[in-house]
Amino acid sequence: MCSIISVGAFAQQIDADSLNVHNIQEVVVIGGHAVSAKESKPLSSIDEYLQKSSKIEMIKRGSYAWEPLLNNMPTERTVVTIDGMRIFGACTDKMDPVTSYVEVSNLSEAEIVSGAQGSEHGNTIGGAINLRRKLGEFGPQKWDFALNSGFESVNQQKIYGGSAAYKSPVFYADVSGMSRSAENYFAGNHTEVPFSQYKKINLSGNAGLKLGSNQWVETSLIYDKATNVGYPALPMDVSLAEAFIGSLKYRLVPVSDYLTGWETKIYYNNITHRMDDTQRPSVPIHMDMPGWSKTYGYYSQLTAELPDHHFKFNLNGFSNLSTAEMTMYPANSAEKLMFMYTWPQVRTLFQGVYLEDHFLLSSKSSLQLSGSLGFHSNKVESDFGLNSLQIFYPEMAAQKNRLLKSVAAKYRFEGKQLTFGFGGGFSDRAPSVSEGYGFYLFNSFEKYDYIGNPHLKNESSIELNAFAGLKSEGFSADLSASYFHISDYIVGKVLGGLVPMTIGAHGVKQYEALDFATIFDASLTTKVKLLQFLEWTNQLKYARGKDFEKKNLPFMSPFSYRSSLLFHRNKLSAEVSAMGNSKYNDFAAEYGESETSAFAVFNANIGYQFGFNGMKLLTKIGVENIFDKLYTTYSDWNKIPRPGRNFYLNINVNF
Ligand SMILES: [Cu+2]
Repeated sequence: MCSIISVGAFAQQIDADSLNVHNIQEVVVIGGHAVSAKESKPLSSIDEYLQKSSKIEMIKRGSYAWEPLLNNMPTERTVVTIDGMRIFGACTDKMDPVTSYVEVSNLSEAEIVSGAQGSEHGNTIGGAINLRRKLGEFGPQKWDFALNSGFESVNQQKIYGGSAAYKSPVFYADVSGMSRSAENYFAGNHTEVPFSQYKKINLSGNAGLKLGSNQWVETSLIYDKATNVGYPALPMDVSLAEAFIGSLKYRLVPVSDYLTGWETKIYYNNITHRMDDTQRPSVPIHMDMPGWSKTYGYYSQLTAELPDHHFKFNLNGFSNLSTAEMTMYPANSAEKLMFMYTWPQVRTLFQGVYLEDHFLLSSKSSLQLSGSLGFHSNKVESDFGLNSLQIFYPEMAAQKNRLLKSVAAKYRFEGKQLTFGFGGGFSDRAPSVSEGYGFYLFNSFEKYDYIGNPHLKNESSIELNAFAGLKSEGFSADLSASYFHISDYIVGKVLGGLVPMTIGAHGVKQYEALDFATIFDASLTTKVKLLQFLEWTNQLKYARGKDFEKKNLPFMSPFSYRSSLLFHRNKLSAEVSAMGNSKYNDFAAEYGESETSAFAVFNANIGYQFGFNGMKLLTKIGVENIFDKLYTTYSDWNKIPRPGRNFYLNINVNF
């Protein structure tokens, strides 16, 4: 299947008529059924794949379920979907981003769209990540099987997986499963990081049935369950994070001469999240904090083609119910339990429409215009929760409606060697459930309890972006930059005179809006073919964020780099790589940040693909952080150290 490079340097599509991908800035190939021989660690987590993208950084609270930052913006400012489906985590502490509910065994790639252009599946400021499952296909009758296994020494991680796929001219089906279990990991200098263990299983199935020569239906299920997940950077762990994700899709192609495709999907997902502090040694007061998130939704997408015009029309909507509770058990069992809603059964309804036209100005240049309009409503369904929030906002109503808008334009020139383009956009977003309705949510990084603010205005962004690419025999370079001016930028501000609920917290913060903030980021990726079988890839990134008083914003990447030398000849591949950051000087003290030292780590791997009797066996052996460096980065929550030296072995068999 996909034996392509892992991160196609921003795929600023060279061929203008690859219609469905023209606004995608970057594609991270994950592999799906078969894995690529060039991949340095084929059985990496999805998070490890994503962090190689030039647009994505990861906030780490442990070794599991990292939070993706797109253009250095957290998940409130971005949209992450699985095959176009909206899914919302059920944790008030962001322990379960959408990306934590999928596995390498069922994904084929992640499509990354930067900025306002990413508003197809919902309004976004930073952009969108759509995780695409591997596509089933009809064809001559055939079975395919794969088995995967891996081991990592740094945390005794054991990985087992398998998949089976069947296709025929009128029917296809595939099932896959994967399990991972890991003990605590060791940072550099044999420093054990307690509470960093985890266990996870992921099962998925997919089946398609042809209804006619040009139409079919597909149903898809994912079940993911993580247990005993430690979060060393947080005061609590997770005893259960469970997701059920199901969908039914109908596709008709082509509809007529002009209408090239029509796809409609209905979906449902149910997330359960249970936080656990019973394993921690000294808990001043024991707490139970479960959360639930249920989403029903649909989308219907139509594509049309006229001479020089490619249209896309997408109607989509969802209904989400987010609930989170906290029960405190006082040490003296004669005292009463304390119960509250940290998310007071918040119902979010969204109905949106998205339109896009990509039209060719000449054989080499094109313009893409897109826009969306959405109706967004939040309603607090728990009276008890509403009464609690009304302590802070006496005049607050249960329901609040908003209108969300976005427009974007991008010009692109595609020559034989030179590609360049520039664009701009406007988009806004509604506050997240935590930002609008959270009740005493403890932020362990800043050490403040947070109160949501239902009166927040929409946060809105004006964005400018540009890119340039150069390509010739054996050499390519891609430069890309974005600038965001974000008005009514939502942050936490100290609310004086209030006693925090969490023991040890410094105080209470309330979500408020800054006048504005600006975020600039840039990346450069180069590839040089030194010899026919030797490729040198470099990636540089930088981001800078400031508020309206020129004070720093948190989680902005300092100068960071990755460099790798890949040897690939016939069935043998070998790679040495380095990655590092400069010193994090422009930290945001107001949000709990401090300086972080520069670091560099080195990795190496070697792989060989055996083939016999129609069977393919890929083995990969590697070592990460060769010199066992003890280090932490600007995006490690509470400065937990990263893993030290790690030997790994990955084995994949396809037959
Ligand atoms: Cu949690």
